[in-house]
Amino acid sequence: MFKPLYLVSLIFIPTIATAKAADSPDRPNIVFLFADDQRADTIAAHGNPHIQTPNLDRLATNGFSFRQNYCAGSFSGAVCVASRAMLMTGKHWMHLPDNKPASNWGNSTILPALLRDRGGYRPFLIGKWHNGRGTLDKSFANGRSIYMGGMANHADFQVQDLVDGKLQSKRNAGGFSSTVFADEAVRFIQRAESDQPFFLYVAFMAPHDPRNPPEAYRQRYYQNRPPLPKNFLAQHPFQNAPQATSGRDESLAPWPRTKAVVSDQLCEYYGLVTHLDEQVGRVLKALDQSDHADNTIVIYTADHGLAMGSHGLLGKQNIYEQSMRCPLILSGPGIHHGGSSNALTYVHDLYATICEFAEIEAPQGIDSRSLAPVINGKTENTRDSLFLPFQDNQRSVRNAQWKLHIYPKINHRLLFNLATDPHELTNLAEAPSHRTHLEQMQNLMRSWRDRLDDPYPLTVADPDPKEPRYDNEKRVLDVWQPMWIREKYFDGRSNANHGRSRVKPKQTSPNSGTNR
Ligand SMILES: [Ca+2]
Repeated sequence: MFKPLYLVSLIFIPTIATAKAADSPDRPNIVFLFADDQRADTIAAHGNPHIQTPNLDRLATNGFSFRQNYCAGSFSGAVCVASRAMLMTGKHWMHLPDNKPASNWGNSTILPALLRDRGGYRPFLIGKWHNGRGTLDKSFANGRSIYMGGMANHADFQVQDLVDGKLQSKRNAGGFSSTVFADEAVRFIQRAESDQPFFLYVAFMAPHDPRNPPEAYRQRYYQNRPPLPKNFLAQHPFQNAPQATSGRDESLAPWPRTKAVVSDQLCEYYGLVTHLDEQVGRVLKALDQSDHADNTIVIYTADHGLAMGSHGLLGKQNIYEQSMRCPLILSGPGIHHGGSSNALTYVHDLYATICEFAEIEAPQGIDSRSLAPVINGKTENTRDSLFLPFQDNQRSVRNAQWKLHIYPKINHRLLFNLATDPHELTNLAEAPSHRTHLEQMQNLMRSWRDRLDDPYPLTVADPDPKEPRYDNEKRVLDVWQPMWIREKYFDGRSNANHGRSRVKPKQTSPNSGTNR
């Protein structure tokens, strides 16, 4: 399926990789800057006047932005894990092994190893690795300040270094996560030799919760508040996924969500983004001042988005735009400044894109499509549609205008006209005047399901209750939330118990267990 595209793309490699011969050892360096849980609408240059991201704005001005970029759903509530597995293998999660796809990637060719073995690259890992030790061993031999988990208190956590394949003992990170990782990236860039191309993978942990940016960064937004999302709701109107009423992400604020609480959490989230932006700026400055400036491609993206009050949700365990869409900007030699595209893309398309930058043939059988032809203006789209499946309980398909949601466990469906309703507010699925659109999108979903061998049904004979049951007593408090967040959003609870809900109401809290 992808071979014709690859053959075509070979023709214009020279414009993207500064006209090097195919066997040239002088391949471009790649700096991959990976945000965690960043919504697509949190970059000022992409149309949000309420957030401060001057460094990402500059990257967008000097680079090429993909404005319709998505995570392809998830096999797990830990969407971070699925997204990273897809990026590293170039495969849709439905094409990864059934048995523990989080950390078992079968015989997949893993991107850093491919760059090393076929391109002579030096892969180097900094930051979050959320896919287990086995995949790490197959991906990187060296790295610094690696976090072998999904999340942590940004201001108090431990990291490990990776030296010639050996993971060293844990040590205190010694600073705020984004700063620590940027420090390492700056150090790597300053010390990197020019005789070997590098693949520097920097996986930040912001703006994933805990939403505890350094104090000044949240104060900045408390004092100048961004508006709530246009699709803010106090509660999601139906049980879209098990995690909607019992998951860790959704437990970060009581039900129903008040405008005041969502506004505060949005300020804290924006603070994390702005702080991350400054750290990204430090990395880009170090690159500009290095010998590598003219031969390095910078990629900035995130693993997926986050609800942050949209549709009554806070997390990423849903298939709405805010949770599956995320930013994507590329910059470097041959990438024209200020370019922008509405092509439908996946995060895992970066696998094939990086292969093309590195002049390495991508493996057969992957689900990743190079974005270089779009960047080069050779085509407007590499895909006509996207499929966003989440576990066995949510399915979505979108094309340029329409988006269909199916909720198999409750036999429910939504149809949105994204051209006029980008915030997914008006369900047209039951409108007779849109029956043709509904059928077209159902056919499109069917073709995607066939292509990916989707094993799960779209309807069930005995559906679960559609009505969600919100119970504030069952909110999950994880061990990483700092005390001020526990006091502010968890009634001061200190019995952190990652993965389990509170057993007993706190006596001193008159509001606990009630809707407020
Ligand atoms: Ca994430």
